[in-house]
Amino acid sequence: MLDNNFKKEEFKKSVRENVKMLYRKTIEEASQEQIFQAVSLAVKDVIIDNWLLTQKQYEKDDPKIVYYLSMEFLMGRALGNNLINLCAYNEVKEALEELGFDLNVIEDQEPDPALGNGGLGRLAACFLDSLATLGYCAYGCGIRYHYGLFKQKIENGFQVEVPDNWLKDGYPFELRRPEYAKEVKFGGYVKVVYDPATGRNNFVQEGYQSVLAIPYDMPIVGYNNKIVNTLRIWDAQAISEFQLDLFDKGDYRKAVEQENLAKNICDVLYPNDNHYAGKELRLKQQYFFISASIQAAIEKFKKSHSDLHDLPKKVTFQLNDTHPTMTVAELMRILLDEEGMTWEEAWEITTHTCAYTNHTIMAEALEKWPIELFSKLLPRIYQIIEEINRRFIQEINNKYPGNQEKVRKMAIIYDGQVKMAHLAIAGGYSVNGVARLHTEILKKQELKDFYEMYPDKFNNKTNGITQRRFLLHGNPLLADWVTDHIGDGWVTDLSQLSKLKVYADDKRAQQEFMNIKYQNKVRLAKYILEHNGIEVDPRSIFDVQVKRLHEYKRQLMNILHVMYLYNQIKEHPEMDFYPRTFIFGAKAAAGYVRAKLTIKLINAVADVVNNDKSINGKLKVVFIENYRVSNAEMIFAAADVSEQISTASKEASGTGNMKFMLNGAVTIGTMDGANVEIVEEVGEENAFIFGLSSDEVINYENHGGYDPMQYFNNDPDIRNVLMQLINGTYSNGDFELFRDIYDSLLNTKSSDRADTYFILADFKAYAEAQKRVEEAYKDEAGWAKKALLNTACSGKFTSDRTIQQYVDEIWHLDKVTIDK
Ligand code: H2P
Repeated sequence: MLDNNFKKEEFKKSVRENVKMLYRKTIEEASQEQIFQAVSLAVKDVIIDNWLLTQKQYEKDDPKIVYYLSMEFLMGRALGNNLINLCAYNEVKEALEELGFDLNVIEDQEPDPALGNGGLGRLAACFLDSLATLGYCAYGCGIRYHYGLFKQKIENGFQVEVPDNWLKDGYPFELRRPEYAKEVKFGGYVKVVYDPATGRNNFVQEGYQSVLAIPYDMPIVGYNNKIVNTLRIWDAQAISEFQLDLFDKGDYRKAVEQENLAKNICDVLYPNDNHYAGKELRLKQQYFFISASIQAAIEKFKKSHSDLHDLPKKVTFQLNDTHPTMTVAELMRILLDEEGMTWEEAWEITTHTCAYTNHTIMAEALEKWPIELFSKLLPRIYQIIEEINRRFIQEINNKYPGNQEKVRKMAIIYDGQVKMAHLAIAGGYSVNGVARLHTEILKKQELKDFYEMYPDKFNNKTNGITQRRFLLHGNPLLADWVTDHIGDGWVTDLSQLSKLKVYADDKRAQQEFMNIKYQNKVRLAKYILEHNGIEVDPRSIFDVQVKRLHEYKRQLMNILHVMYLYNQIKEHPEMDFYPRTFIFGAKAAAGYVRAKLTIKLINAVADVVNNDKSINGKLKVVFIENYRVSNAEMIFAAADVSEQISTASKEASGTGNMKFMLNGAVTIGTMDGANVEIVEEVGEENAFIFGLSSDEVINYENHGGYDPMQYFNNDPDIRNVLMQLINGTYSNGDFELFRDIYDSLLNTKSSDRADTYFILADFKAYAEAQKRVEEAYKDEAGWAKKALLNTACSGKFTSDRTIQQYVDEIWHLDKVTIDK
């Protein structure tokens, strides 16, 4: 086994001690949850030693730091992952067995910290793993939401949201650090005070309310390198708890107000994915964690450096989408108001320290804040943005004299709104998209004017995922098989997977590979039986779509196709049909009515299809409740077919597509996001590509959409399926239940464009591609080869590669190793 700090006997002793100290119990008396806490503390003990070592090394080497600022970190459970990265998983498993416990069961006791919605937050988590593993000094900065993304229950086929109180029993992997608390100010007004000594105006915020931001640090363990980085999430606390003298002075009202402000800020993660809701509390959350993070970063910098002009050499603030864009203004505020710099100096530093990642072109995701709300809540920050805007417009005018159209399209403040993406682009030195196609669309369409003005700022960083969690931990059978064939170098260098290509035609390798897939399907089937009460056949094709529920991701097209297949089987019972299990998992934003109705539709179809004895179990539909990081690992491992069927141009990258590929699932998908690059790596013959291209979709959109009615009128299969939405087939005779979905496709009522996501336009091509999937699956050797090649060609999609590109082209960090 690899070098690590675990001595089995010592570890067992420490678990016993912890149970005693924490619960005054012997391990025989303790519950599984208590054992989880005790084991986690024992693991944390080892981590903390490395954490200290890392800190010392960073102090010594003084490397450049990236602060990855993100409203979301979808970390998933830490225990298993930490053990994997400490190379102690097997030892601890054995130690626990000797104590009479099963590590898997202990891992299951951990709440799944869901401080994120979907791909964006999970990407941030993968990035932290890669940064630590590659030996780069990085801090994740975010919010310690008391309630993460809701837990999903399915009741009568409908999604019900249940609060996720993940901190209820205490979270063993966090460390509260009140000594680094920061004050964050809201509201009030700005007073201008002339200082005769410097001849400058000073801007002083007065009459404000403030809260205290308290950091909680979580260790981010690098793989087998002793490096432990930090995810710092901020919680809010009333300042008055610290300043009881406010009460003495009789300012009771202010104290109570501050108390309330603090109470709400970190309560809950906004459950919207790719959608912006302009809520004041959200704006507060943004400024709260940004102000605290930037203050802390500057304070840290000043401890070991004398000249703030060197900040860009030592620090990058990476803005994960527009949510942390306040960074630009907050940094300006500190440099101007607290450090006394001139505007030009401060701007020079800021625009060489901030960098922005765009994750979506969905219009409804664009953050724009009404200036009234903004200026009232953050008066000084607003003032600074006004000045940034004034100068920016001047720059536009200089470059394009008299072109008011440019100003209208590019201004940061326009039409009563503050446009966060524009601020992020103007205030930073880099703008990147998350897959090649996405970056091209940004340059040619969405951000065309900005690209023309600053071509050098734009670059692409195709997303990636960490193989440590999504293969080594999630799919131990396949991980071992890979290691047996090519050694374990892939764990930190995924490009080595290409060495598996030589086994693509090897009968024995194919069999072993598919046998592992089968065992993983058995594991998932067991989970489905336990959690859904549905029996599925692991010999059927496992066809899986798991991701957030959103119209552009087109879960609807998938279930309409299932309805179509069901009709086919019913009409032609003699038809040759390879049994198929369609598996869905998805949370819908609580207020997203149509998405929630789609969940109901999936469950309604499942009810009818799964209970129809006449089809002999040829078709099964499963909706896995509460899809999240922990069950995702098991789902990816068990998939034969990976559904990546978004409307071309809409999915910026996707990362689930990469997790499936790594685990040997074959993609059925559109030429969208990173699918394009997946197909490039694995070859078109090892994927099933269909549908409109992004150019075609964009072209339709620029010319007023298309007419889905022609498909409805001319294609009886499509018409049949759509009519079943309103004739009660899946709703016990209720004609109205699914009418909104029907209307959305044909626009019989609403004023919106019909079928905005081109489902009917792509439907037949999708059905035809699915037919090809079935044919291909029947050819056992052919399929095994495809599956194996998907794993073998997935090397590019590691977040280690993505991070190295960020380092080489944007961050320019120094590599650190721990002195032995
Ligand atoms: C988003 C995009 C994905 C992308 C991910 C990470 C916002 O994720 O839509 O295409 O892969 O960011 O860059 P999601 O929809 O899953 O929340």
